[in-house]
Amino acid sequence: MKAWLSRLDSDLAFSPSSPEELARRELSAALPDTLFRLVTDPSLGEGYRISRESDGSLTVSGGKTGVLYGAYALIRLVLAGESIPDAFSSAPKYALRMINCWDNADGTVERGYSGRSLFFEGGRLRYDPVRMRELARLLASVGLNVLCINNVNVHLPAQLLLEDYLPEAAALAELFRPFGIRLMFSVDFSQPMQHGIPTADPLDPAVRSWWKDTAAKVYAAIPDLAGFLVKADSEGRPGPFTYGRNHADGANMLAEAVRPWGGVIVWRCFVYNCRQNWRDTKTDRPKAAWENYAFLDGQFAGNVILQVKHGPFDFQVREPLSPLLLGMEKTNLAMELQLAQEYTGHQIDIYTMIPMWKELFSELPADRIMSLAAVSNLGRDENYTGHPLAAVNLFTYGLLSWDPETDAEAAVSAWIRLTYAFTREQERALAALLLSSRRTYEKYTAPLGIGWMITPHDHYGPNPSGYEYDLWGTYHKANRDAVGIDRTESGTGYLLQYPEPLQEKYKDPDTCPDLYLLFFHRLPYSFRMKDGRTLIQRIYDDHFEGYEETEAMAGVIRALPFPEPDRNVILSRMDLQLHNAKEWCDIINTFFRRLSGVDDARGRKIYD
Ligand code: GCV
Repeated sequence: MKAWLSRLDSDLAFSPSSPEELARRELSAALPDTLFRLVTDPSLGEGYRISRESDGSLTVSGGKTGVLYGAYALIRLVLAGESIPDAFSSAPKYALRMINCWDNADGTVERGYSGRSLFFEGGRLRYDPVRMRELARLLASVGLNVLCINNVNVHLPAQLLLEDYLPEAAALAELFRPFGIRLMFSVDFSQPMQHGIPTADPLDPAVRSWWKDTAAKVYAAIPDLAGFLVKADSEGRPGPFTYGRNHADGANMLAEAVRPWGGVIVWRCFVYNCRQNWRDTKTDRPKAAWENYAFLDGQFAGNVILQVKHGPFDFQVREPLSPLLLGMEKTNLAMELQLAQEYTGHQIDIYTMIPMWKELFSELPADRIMSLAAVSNLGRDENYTGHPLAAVNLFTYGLLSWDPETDAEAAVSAWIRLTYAFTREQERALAALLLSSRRTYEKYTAPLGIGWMITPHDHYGPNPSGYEYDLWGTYHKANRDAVGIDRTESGTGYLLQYPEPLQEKYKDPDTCPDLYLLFFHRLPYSFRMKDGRTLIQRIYDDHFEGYEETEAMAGVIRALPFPEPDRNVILSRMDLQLHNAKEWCDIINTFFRRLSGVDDARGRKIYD
C-alpha cells in the first residue's frame, strides 16, 4: 500500500463484497485492540456518526457508504496518532466528488506525469486488480466517490468502453463498488455516427434513440454508473454547434437517455475559440465560457451538471474565479480543479494546491456548486503520483470535496503525519514548505496574474513569447512600454461578467490586488505598486525571490529524513526544480529587461 496509507498493513488481496464488510475488515486491522460496532442507518446517506460507548467501544453509524467513510475517518485519526473524540459526525458537502482521468486506451495519459495509465494498455482495459483495490482504498479513504477513467478527449478506441469493452468495464465497476466509488465514462458526442447514423444532431430522432438504447445497455451492465462526462465543441471535439444547436440541446438529449437509470450528464464548459487570430483584439478568451453558457441558465435538465474550470483560462498559477461559477444560479454546477500539474511544474516542481483552492472557495457562495471534479494526477508509477509529495494534492482534494471548510494547514499536516514518521519539528518544516510552494512557483514563473509564459504545448519551463503569436487566445502583449491586457469596461469588458463586489475589487489598478494586476490591466513598467515599487522592479524582485525561495526549499528538503524510495525521487526532482526556477528567473527577467531597458534597482545579474 502506497502514499498516505503506507502504514495500513492490512491485506488487499481479498475482494470485499460491500462497503460495510470492507469497513469491518479495515477497522479490525487498524484498531485491533478496540471493540467497535457498525450500524447501518440509511438516513445518514454518505454521512456517519461515531460515538464512544460507556464500555469504551466505538459505534460507527452511517448509510451504506457512510459506515466506510466513518471507518476511514477513524483510521486517519489513528494512523496520524490523534486521539479519538468521544463523539463526532460528518456528512459530505458535495454529492459527486469526482476524479477525472485523462487516460487514453493506448495507455498514455494526456497531461499525465506519473507514468502510463492505470486502466488501459494496448487499446484495451487492462489493469492489476490488486492495484485497483489499493487505488480505490486511497480514494475512498478521503471520501472521493466518482472516477471517470477515460480522457475527455475521447480517442478511438476508448469510446468502445460503451460497447465492445462493456463487460470488462462492468468488472472494473464491480471492483470499485465496495469502496463506494462509481465509475463514469467520457463519451464522444458524435458516437452515433460510427453506427451508420449520418448525423449527431441532438434533435434528430435516430440520434436520440441511439443514445437511449446505448444508455439502456450500459446501465444494464453497470447499474450504478455515475453518468457520462462530455467535452463538446471544444478544442476540435464534436458537439451540437455543428448542427446549429446549443449546449442545452446537446446536454439535455443525453440527460434524457440516462435519466431512467439515475445517471447524470457532466457537461464541460471549456468552450472557446482555439483558432483565434492574434491580430484580433476584440476576442478575449476568458470571456468565452460566459458567452457560451450564461444565457442558457435555467434551460438544463435536472440531471445535467455543468462542469466549469475554476478560472476563465485554463489552470494557470493564478486566475480569478470563473464568473460563470457566480452567474448560473438556476443550473447545477461543478467546479473543475486540476491535480495534474500541467502548468504548475509537471510533478517535478513542488506545488501544493490547497492554498489556491481555499482562495477560490472564499469567493464562491456556499451553495453555488453541487459537485467538485479534479483532473487526476495518478498514473502507474509505484507511488501513483510521480512525485511523492504530489500525493498531498490528491489527499487534500478529497478532504476539501467532503468539506470545503477543511483547514489547509491541518489537512497538509495530517497528510504528512500519515505518510512519514517525522518529528513534530520536521512535520512543521515540511508543512510550511508545502503551504508556501505555490507562491514560490508563482514568483519564479509568469508575473502578477499574466500567465502563459510557459513553453507551448508541453507546458514546462519558460518561453515568454511562445504563445504570443499563436492561435490559442493567450496573449500578454508585452512591448517596450507596457504589459498586460485591459479587461475592464474600457478594454475587453471581461470584468463586467462579474457581480459586485468583485467588479469593484478588480477594476482600479490602484486598488486591484497585486497578484491579479496584469490579468485585469495593461500597465506601463513605471506603474507604482501599492508598496511604492515600480511594476518592472516588482517583476524582477519576484523572480529573484522565487529562485531564492527554491534554493531555501532545497535546503529543507535535503535535511528531511524521507525514507527510500521516496528520498531518491524527491531529491532528484528537487535538483530539476532548482534548474527550472533558475531558467524561469533569468529568462523572464532578461525578457523584460530587454524590452523595457530598465535596470534592476538592486544591481543583480540580469542577462543582456
Ligand atoms: C484534455 C487544456 C489541456 C488539454 C486538455 C484541455 C481540456 O487545453 O492542454 O490537454 O485536454 O485543457 O481541459 O479539455
